[in-house]
Amino acid sequence: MKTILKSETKEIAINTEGPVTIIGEKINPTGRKKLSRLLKERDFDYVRGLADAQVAAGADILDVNVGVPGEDEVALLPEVVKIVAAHVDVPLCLDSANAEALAAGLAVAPGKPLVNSVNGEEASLKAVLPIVKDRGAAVIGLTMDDDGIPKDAEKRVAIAGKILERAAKIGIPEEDVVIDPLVLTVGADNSAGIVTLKTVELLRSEFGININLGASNVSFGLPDRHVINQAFLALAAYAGASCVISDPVKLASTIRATDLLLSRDSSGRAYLKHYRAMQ
Ligand code: THG
Repeated sequence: MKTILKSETKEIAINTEGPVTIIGEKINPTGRKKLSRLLKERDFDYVRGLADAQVAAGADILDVNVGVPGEDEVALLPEVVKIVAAHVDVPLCLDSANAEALAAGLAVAPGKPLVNSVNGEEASLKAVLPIVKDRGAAVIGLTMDDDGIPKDAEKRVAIAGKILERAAKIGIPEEDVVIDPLVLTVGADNSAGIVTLKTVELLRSEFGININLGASNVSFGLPDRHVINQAFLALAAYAGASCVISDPVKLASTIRATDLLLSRDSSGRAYLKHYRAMQ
């Protein structure tokens, strides 16, 4: 199954049968003092640099999150979307829990963007799905609802089913819904990784849809995070994830190596191309 996204001039497909698609995560001020300060000052050169570095490292899509406490996301998200879209020609993933900010960002984003995200909460389904439909965008659906993130895989799959059903009801096709079974840190609960991997397998066999993971979440609070993220990415791809939100500067080569090992990269072309680009 293919989820087609577009920038101004380019089209990319998140593909259940293809190589893993990389959404660059670094335009996100959560826990990043410098980016928070510069966003507050409306100084966007640093954002342009983060966009360049991630695309050069192999990002297929860029996540844009401007959630700085105290700042007006409804004004700031479209402003940063315009800056990034004018600077790099890749599809954008608009990352906010605020439906009004998402709508404002969608109004200025080129092509066909990805909305990050809707979840199984009634308020989220009602607020986010109509704006996705109106814009003809695609959307990431998180497997959580009014009761939080379920501890077991079957309940997460049930929430995914509900999101797919509600999207279909208002005319969003299933290929435009990418389900994210949510990664929590193994630093807090050592079963967090395996529950997510099990959910990926079940989602893949029940729905055959594209699956995204915010892979770096798995290592929050632990030392040498990079090593944990690399190992998790390989396991997630094997379980059936077709898209990851991660840091391409640190993780793109692991992703290309994993595709090669899983026969998702015929004759190793993408692996070699990435290797040469990094020299
Ligand atoms: N699913 C979806 N969207 C998401 C997430 C998800 N968006 C946000 C998040 N999770 C994915 N993005 C990040 C961004 C940064 C980090 C982790 C996940 C991160 N940052 C370092 C820190 O906070 O310590 C700083 C990194 C740096 O300085 O380079 O770890 O799961 N749909």
